[in-house]
Amino acid sequence: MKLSIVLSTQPASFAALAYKGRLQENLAKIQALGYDGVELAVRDPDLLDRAELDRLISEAGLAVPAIGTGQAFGEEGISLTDSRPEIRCRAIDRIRSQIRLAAHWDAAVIIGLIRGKSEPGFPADTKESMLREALRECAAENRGIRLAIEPINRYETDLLNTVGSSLHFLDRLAEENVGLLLDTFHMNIEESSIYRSICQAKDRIFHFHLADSNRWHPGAGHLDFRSIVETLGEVGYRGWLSAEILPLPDPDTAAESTMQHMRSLCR
Ligand code: LER
Ligand code: MN
Repeated sequence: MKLSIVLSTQPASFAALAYKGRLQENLAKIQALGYDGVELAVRDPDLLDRAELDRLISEAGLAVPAIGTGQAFGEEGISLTDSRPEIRCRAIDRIRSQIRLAAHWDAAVIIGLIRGKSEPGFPADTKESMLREALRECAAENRGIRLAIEPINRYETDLLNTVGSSLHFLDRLAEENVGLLLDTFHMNIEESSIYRSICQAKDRIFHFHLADSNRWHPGAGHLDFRSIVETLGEVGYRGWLSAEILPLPDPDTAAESTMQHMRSLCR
C-alpha cells in the first residue's frame, strides 16, 4: 500500500488538512518526507492553474490518488441533494469538472460532504434518492474514473454515516465506478468494529483515509493501525492510505509522524 497526504490547493476552513496552499513548498516537503502521492482537496477546478499544478506535481515526482471535493459544500454551500434543483445541478456540474481534472492523474473523486445533509421536509430517504440520481449522472461522465462515497460521522452529516448503510446505498445505485472511501476517524465514531466494517466493504473500497481517533496523525490516539493495515491486506486492498489529519502540533510534525508510524506497517 502506498502513502499519500492531503494538500488543499487553496485556503479552506476544513480543519483536517495538514497542508494548505503554498503548493511548490508543500509538495517539496511531502516528497522529501517520503510520501508516494498527494491527495488534492480542490474547491473548484476552474480556480486552478492546471498547467502549473501539473508541472509542480510532476517535478515533485508524486502521484495523485484522489481528489477531495467537500469544500464546494463547506465554502459555498452547494450539494448534490440540495432541495433547490438549480443548486443540485451546480453540484453535479462541479463533480463533472472534478472528474475531468481527476482523469489527468487517474485519481478517484471523493463524494464526501458535497452530498449535503437532510433539510426540513426532505427526509433522509428522499435525500438518498436525490443522491442516487445525481451520482448516476456523475458516474456517466467518465466510466473509467472511480467515485468514492465516504461514510461520514453523524456530527457532520446525517446522510450515509456507516459502512453498512453506504453499502446498501451502493447496491441500489448499481454503478460499477462508484465505491467507498473508508476513513478511520469516521469509522472509530460510527462502526462497532473497524475491522469487521473493512471486511464487509472489501472489494468496494476505492480509497482510504488515515487519522487517529482524535484526528491527529496516526500514533497520536488509540487506533491500532497495524491491525487496520493487516485487515486491509486480508481483504485484498492494494490502494492508497491517505493522511487526512489535523495540522497538529504543527503541519510538518503531523506529516512526519504519520510517515514514521505508517512506513514500517506498509512494507
Ligand atoms: C472528508 O474526507 C472528511 O473526512 C469529512 O470529514 C469532511 O468532508
Ligand atoms: Mn475523510
